[in-house]
Amino acid sequence: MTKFALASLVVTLFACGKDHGTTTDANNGGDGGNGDGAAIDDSAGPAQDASFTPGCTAPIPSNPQCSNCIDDDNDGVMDGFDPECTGANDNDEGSFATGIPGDNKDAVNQDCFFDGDSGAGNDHCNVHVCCLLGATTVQACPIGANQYDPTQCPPPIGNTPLDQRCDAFCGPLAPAGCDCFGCCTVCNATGCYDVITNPITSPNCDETTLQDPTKCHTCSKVTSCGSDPCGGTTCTLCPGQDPSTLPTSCGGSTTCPGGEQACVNAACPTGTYCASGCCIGIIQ
Ligand SMILES: [Ca+2]
Ligand SMILES: [Ca+2]
Ligand SMILES: [Ca+2]
Ligand SMILES: [Ca+2]
Repeated sequence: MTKFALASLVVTLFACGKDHGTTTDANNGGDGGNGDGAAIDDSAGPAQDASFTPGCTAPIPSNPQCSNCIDDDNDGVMDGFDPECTGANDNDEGSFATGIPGDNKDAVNQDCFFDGDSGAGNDHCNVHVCCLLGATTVQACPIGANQYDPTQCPPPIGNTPLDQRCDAFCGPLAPAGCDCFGCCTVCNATGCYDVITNPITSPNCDETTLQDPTKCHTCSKVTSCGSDPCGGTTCTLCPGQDPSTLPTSCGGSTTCPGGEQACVNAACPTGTYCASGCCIGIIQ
């Protein structure tokens, strides 16, 4: 049912794109998208519909894994539609690690998860990991408790506002469903979960273990940075969410929070990246 639904959605979306004069023919991997539904190759599975990575017409092996138009880990979803891709420069499609040397190395002080480096110097994002873990007391903090003061967390855990420069810099880089620190609503076939995707905190978390809180630590989003809602009754795809599970009221279309351009049926503008159907910023 899902493959059929997905194929139908693709057709619907392409039809919609054409209504708006969007050039999508180059993006569908040559597998159809012409509205008749007959050319979609169901046997290849959803991922092989390259239309789900708009802009891809052929593999680009020299690019990072998350922007090479290849389903590198063979899990059925490619590049920005793979929940384990956090951005265009993520070079590890098979895990929540980015494969970028020096990225996200601090287990206690968390900075912008999506900017490809470690440290708050450039992004002004800095929270204790226990703010994300939802620890309301020092005793409840399993990592770096001697540095932890819950009142210093941004809401909802504490009452210290996040530096506004953090949201200005990192908010546009965060995919829908994620806060700036990599606490994301991520979905797999069993459901959708708020989990810390940062591999230094959840080293055994991958797209198959989201439902296991011993592997993917449950988190509390910092609502003042990123964390646009997704899934549920919204028409915004969460990372990993099957488009066929969007509410029927969405009419087969995705919407993007914060005015981002949708990219289920059209490539993103230069300087942005298609993540789960919405164009997010790329760190230059
Ligand atoms: Ca890829
Ligand atoms: Ca993949
Ligand atoms: Ca993957
Ligand atoms: Ca990754």
